[in-house]
Amino acid sequence: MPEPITPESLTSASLAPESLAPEAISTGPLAFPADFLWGAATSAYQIEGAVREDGRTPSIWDTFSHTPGRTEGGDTGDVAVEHYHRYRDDVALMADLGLTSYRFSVAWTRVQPTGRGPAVQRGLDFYRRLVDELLDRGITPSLTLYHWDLPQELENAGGWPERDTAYRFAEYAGIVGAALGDRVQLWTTLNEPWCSAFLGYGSGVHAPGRTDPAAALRAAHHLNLAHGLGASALRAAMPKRNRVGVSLNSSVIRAVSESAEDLDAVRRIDNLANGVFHGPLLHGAYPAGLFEQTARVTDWGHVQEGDLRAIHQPLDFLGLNYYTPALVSAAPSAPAGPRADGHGASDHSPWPGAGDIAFHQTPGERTEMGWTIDPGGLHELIMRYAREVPGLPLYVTENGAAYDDKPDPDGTVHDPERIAYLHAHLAAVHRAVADGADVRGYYLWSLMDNFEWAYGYGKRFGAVYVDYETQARTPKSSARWYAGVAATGELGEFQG
Ligand code: IFM
Repeated sequence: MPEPITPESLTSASLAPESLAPEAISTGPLAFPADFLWGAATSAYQIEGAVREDGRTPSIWDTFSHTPGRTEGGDTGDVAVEHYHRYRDDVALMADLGLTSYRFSVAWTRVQPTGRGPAVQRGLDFYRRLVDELLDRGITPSLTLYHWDLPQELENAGGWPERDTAYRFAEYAGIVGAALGDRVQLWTTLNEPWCSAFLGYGSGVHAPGRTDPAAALRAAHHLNLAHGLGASALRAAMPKRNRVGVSLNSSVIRAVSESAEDLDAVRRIDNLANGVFHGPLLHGAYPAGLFEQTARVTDWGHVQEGDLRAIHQPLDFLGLNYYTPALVSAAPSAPAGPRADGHGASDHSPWPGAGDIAFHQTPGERTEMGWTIDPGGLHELIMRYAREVPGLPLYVTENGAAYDDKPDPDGTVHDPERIAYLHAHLAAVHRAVADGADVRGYYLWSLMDNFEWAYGYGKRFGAVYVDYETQARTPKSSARWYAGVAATGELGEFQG
């Protein structure tokens, strides 16, 4: 039986000294398990471009990015980094860097332009060609079915707040599973459903840009249902050896003080950030207190008999995406308006029913996103799940940093800050493995610079620099450094 989530387990984790002292992480030559996957991750809308080719139709992100004022500079994914046409060269680059796995997502509207009905063969063929190219080069494909690009037609029909969207997702999952299950073994249903639900329907900083807290909570439940139904559809369509999981952007939530009010704020935000997904997915139940704390927003009447059973499918692995922790306190008279929660500027909160909780900037150095660098949080997160679901293999499916990278006059791109970031976070992963966590791989976000959603092309997360004028790819010094780690399976002393 997994350990239940209790307020005590939460608060002791949130206040663990390790989380406050990232510098305590050791930096010797650290050997990772022999079969550890060294990967990089991307997603379809962020890199593919070719948005009108081979039968693809608009997703919510096409509509959103083309709506004035929604993205920095009006940037869109129309061209992105042309991966749809350059995928062979991109895979060659991955091979050159010695990556042993590549995590990518499928664009739903390339496969089902209206989000329902028969598949478009040309769309599936693109992913088959990509996967074959990876396999030819000995790179393990890790496929994500949904990384935020809902078919616009399904949004027109109500989107994730509508139950039918979960059934549509299951149909799509079955189609892709049947088409690629013979060659892809690692399958992820959803990427960061928190962002889809709470940034998409709560604060509105992500597509489809709605600002309705009740819709956000309905969306969260239907995303959970989509995961469960999708996992079942995948398993019915694919060989048994394949492994099915989900990637959550589970958050490390800390309190500014140990007062009962601040610890209660941690508990409530933890329910909304983590428990609303991992409760049903990992334990078959919503966490204690969630319904009460959101009672003014919804009566949860959209949760139907049998849903939790359908959602609670066996998982073969859990993907953890980690960037930075959150710091909260009780604030009975918190002013309305943008919060320091790192999720973009909006007057609407992505945290339903939590208007009396304040978010604070966590202390320490930050990346270009304004996100505090805290590798101790990654260790903390991994250990939380290692304890909560013992025996469940874990992958770090995203971790990385944006910096204002610029080529030197000779064309090389040096990004020592990213090397330091990756080094510290890989050391944290190693420490978790040494502490008994079953971490099977690490995916750097991102393989190459790309469309960073509402921030457009202004934020560069890539290990590979992309010149957006010419589409030339140049591995940054961090890419070469990461290649060295992947080649040896060892993390050396940090050479700052
Ligand atoms: O670029 C995103 C990605 O699509 C999902 N996880 C966080 C990344 C950085 O913001």
